[in-house]
This record gives sequence, structure tokens and C-alpha cells, in this order.
Amino acid sequence: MSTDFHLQQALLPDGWARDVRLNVGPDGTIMTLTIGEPAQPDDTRLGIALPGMANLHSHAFQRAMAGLSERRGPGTDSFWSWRDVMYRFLDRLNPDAVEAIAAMVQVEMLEAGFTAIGEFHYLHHTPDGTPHDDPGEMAARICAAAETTGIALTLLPVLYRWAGFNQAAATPGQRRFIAAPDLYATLVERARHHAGRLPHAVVGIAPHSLRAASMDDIHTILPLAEGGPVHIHIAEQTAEVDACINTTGSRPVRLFLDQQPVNDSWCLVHATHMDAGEIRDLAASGAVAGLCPLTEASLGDGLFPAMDYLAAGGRIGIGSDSHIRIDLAEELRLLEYGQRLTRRERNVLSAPGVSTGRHLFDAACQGGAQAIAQATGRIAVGQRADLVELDQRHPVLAGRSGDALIDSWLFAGDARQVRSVHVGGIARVKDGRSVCREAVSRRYEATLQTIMADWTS
Ligand code: NGQ
Ligand code: ZN
Repeated sequence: MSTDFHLQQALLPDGWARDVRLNVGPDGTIMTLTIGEPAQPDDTRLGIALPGMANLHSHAFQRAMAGLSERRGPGTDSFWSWRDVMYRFLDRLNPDAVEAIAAMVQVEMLEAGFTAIGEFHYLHHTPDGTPHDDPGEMAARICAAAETTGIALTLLPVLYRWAGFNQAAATPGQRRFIAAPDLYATLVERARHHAGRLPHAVVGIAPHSLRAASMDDIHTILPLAEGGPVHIHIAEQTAEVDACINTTGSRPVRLFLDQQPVNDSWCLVHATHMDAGEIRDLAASGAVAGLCPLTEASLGDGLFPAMDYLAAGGRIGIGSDSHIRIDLAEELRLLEYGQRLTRRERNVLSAPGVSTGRHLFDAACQGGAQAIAQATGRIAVGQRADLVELDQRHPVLAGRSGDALIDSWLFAGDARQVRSVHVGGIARVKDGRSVCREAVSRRYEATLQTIMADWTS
């Protein structure tokens, strides 16, 4: 069965249009798009319609520990002390918990205006580090969550092998992640099997970082991508930049670009610390820089050189990574505010002819879709009907039209202006709430009661 939509105002690839009608085919693809047409009686009517955005970087389980590491320890707190808390927390998670948390995360993402998720999935094994009977059990649970919530999933099973650049043995806290390339191939095969039952799933691969996977490991596993997306964490913390220079003589992004041809299949997550040459060459590669501004702030990573990178034509997308907050508007706002605070200017990440919010929104829609190989981020024929409707009656948007709608949403609003969300033409958020929020949040709460029972921060 096909469905017709009528969009009163819509952001199309060429700009804003009024009275847009879409015919959406049974697989959720936009078959026809006409501009300047009145609504027909059976049309699904949307007021202000934006394309859905991909959230390109998620470790879903970390949502459940948001707020549990905000207490200073005996020394200086850092990313690394946060990571110890994170390892202690994930020790408590079984497959049921992983599914419950992932579903909650996806519900919150949909309600914020994200229509697709890139799940960078490394919590593979049982607590003692033995693979599950089905080594892809945890991947199956991520897929089950996506089946419940309806978000489009790009599953990125992770290769995690070492504890540092010199290939130090993994630590006990890392035992649930560890795989050598043989087991990794099985994990990817099982991920493909489980994702196969979802309508909009993509599987890619992800060497965790230059710390956790060697260049040789990366070259060994690359064929498993089968042309799909490849993601890696890189240059997030200055300590890892220093360790990389000490062991290899190169900065991480430089080392990587020199040793591994990077193209538009790649997403380099964070890439926070780059010199001018790295910025120029990453921008020229066609890869996406996967930015996670709220997590990067929360973890004390540093500030991505957004102005120079965008000026060089670099591609970006947004992820919510540790999920300290899940809010599309807030991520883009912080990306711009980081620049304003350090440069003492306004409207830094902007471009001629469009507003700052519009410029950032467009860039993150395009880069996000590219990075996780999902047909989202554009309202156009041949794309999936992933539609985010803003609430015309919300005070934050009062009297606005065109780019001012996006600016007001991103700079003055949050998820509360998102009224409805369709993924592949199916309504997943109505009146601001995921249609499965109640069941998902009930299960989440019960799960957290158990996990938190004897937790001490
Ligand atoms: C992760 N998160 O894989 O969850 C990492 C922490 C690590 C971020 N890098 C673990 N933000 O990098 O070793
Ligand atoms: Zn990450």
C-alpha cells in the first residue's frame, strides 16, 4: 500500500517549498514529489517538514550511566577516570538490559528528530569475556530494539583487540569487547544475519580506535565491510595524540591518512585534535568527521576545529556517543557555541545565503546520511520518507517561517518542538512522543532498578 503526504512547508534539497505532496511506496521510499499542490482528503498532513537526521555515533548502553560519573575522585578527573566508571557499569549488563536501554535511547533519538542511528557496538561478550552461544547475541538485541522503535539502524560491530598503541594486552575491564580478526568475522556475519530481518538496516564495520586496533588489524578486516561504512574513533584525547606520537612518530590523523586511503565510506569519530595539514587532508578525503559535541564537552576532550574544517570543505555529522544528553538541537547549538566562546564572534559556522542553523542542519543531514549509508537526510524522490515535523504552535516557533524556523528550533528550543516523526513513511512519533514510549520506558525503568540496586558512585 502506498501513502500520500501533504507538507505545508518543507525543506527540500534546493530550499524551502510550500504545498509539497509526496507519494510514498510500500517500502517507505518517496516515489513522487510535487510542489504547489493542494492536499487531498486522504493525505497525511504535516505543517513544517524537515528531513530526518542520522545520529551517526552511539554506544547505547552508556545512556544508562548518564549522570553517574559527576563526582570528583581523589586525583584529577578525566576521560580515563570516566572510562573506569563506564567499564564498571557495563559489567552489570546482560542481553535483556542492553535491549531495554537501546530501545530507550532510540525512543529519545526519534523524539529529538533523529531518524537513523549508527550503533558503534562493542559490548559483545558475557561478563567473563566468553562469547555468547550466538556470538551475535548482543547485536541481535540492538536489532530487536530497532524493530520495536522503528528507527533505521546502521549496525557497526567493533573490533577491539589491544589496550594501547604498542599493542599492550587488553585489560580485564575490556574483556567483554575483545576479538581477534577470526572471531570478529563471525561477529560481523552474525550482525548481518540479525540485521537482515529489519527493513532499513545497514551493516558496516568499526575498528574501535588506533589504540584498540593496529593498522594491520584494520587492513585485515576491511574486506568485511563489503563496501559499507567504516567507522573509527580518532584523536579524541590529547593523551592519545601524545601516545601515538611517542610510538609511531606521527599524529593519529596524519598516521591514518598516510597509511590507509580514506574515502567517503569512512567516518572518523571525534578527530578533535588536528593540525592545519590534517584538517586540510581530512576535509579533502570525502570522509565524514563524526562530531559528538555534548559528549566531547562532558568528557573534556577538547574543541573540534570546526571553522577551519568546514571552510576547507570538510563533511560533518552528529552523534550522541555517550548520550549524556540526547538532543539534536543542543548538539548543533554547542558546536556553534564552542566557536563563539573561543573566537568571541557570532555566527561562525555559517555560509552566505543561508542562516547558521540552516547551514549546520544541512551539513549534518548530508554528512550523517553518508556516514551511516542510510537514505535519510533529504526529502527527495528515491530517498526514504524520513520526515520530522516541527510544532507550528510551539511558542519558540511563533511567527517564524523558512530558515528562521530552524534557527529558532536549534538556538532557542530543544526536542519539545518536534511534533511528529516518520521513518519510511511510518509514524514513529506522534504529538511529540514515540508511539512505543510507554512500553519502552516501563521496561527501561525496571531494568535500571535491577542494575542500580547496589551501585556506588
Ligand atoms: C567508547 N568512548 O568506546 O565508548 C569510548 C570510550 C575508549 C569515547 N571515546 C572507550 N567517547 O575510547 O577507550
Ligand atoms: Zn564513541
